[in-house]
Amino acid sequence: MSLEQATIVLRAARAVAVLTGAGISADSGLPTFRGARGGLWERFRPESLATPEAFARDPALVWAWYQWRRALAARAQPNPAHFALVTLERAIPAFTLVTQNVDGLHRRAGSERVIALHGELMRDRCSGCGRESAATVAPELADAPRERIDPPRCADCGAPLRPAVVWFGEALPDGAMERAAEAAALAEVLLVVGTSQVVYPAASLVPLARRAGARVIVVNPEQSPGDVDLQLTGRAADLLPPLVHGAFGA
Ligand code: BJW
Ligand code: ZN
Repeated sequence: MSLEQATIVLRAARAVAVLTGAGISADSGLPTFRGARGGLWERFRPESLATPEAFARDPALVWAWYQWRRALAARAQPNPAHFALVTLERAIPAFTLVTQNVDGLHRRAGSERVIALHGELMRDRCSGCGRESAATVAPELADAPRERIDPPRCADCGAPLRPAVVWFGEALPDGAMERAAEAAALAEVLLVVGTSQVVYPAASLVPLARRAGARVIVVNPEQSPGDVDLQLTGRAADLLPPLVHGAFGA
């Protein structure tokens, strides 16, 4: 499928939903979940750190991993793919951006209609009483990560703080999946950017949209797992700007 054909499909759409994953932030220098990461954290599988069981077993290990990722995310800047989705939001009457990413780069780029299915990296939540607060970032950890850092404790109840993200086996934020499913069902086009589509329930949005009649356009350097209408093979930062600007000018 050519970029030109995808541009024509997108230009005709009045309702668009977008599903993004870690690949869209790879072009901002953030490691993906299932790709190579390098350095200290190379030895750990993210799937085995992003669980309530891992935090219960070894809170200092899990906390140190998140403090490293917070430092990387704080230093990262939104890239042309994030900005192209801001342009798309402004051009489409019915638009919803559903992201699995916790890095906050969509909002920092200027996207407004964002559903963050897996929570927010830059917030803490008390593992005891649930109270939320802004996270503290230690920027030096981006260059000099540490393998263990004890999580701070809640001022109210004394339990350790955890990042306000969704780990395996945990429920998504209240109403988030329902709103995402509604947007996918109403969409004429679903744009799927930089996700391996292996994590549920987020991945179910793709067949859901397709069954409801949406055209599915995938942007990924790797071949997509399921049925798609249009696969654009390459990096999001290279492909999304020409796709969106080709469809809507500017
Ligand atoms: C580029 C690129 C470039 C690279 N440009 N692209 C049904 C079937 C089977 C299992 C389940 C099921 N339903 C539920 C489950 C269990 C589980 C699950 O899905 N397991 C599977 C792994 C088998 N799901 C859950 O547990 C979910 N919760 C749940 O179901 O709760 C039920 C419940 C209900 C009520 C009460 C209680 C419970 C929760 C899932 C939470 C996922 N959390 C994480 C961590 C978030 C915090 C953090 O960031 O640390 O979310 S895991 C991780 O995976 C993270 C990501 O958002 C998510 C998706 O990964 P993503 O974004 O796709 O990244 P990658 O690395 O996999 O892919 C990157 C892609 O980019 C690749 O394709 C590259 O090719 C591409 N790429 N460079 C464009 N430049
Ligand atoms: Zn507390």
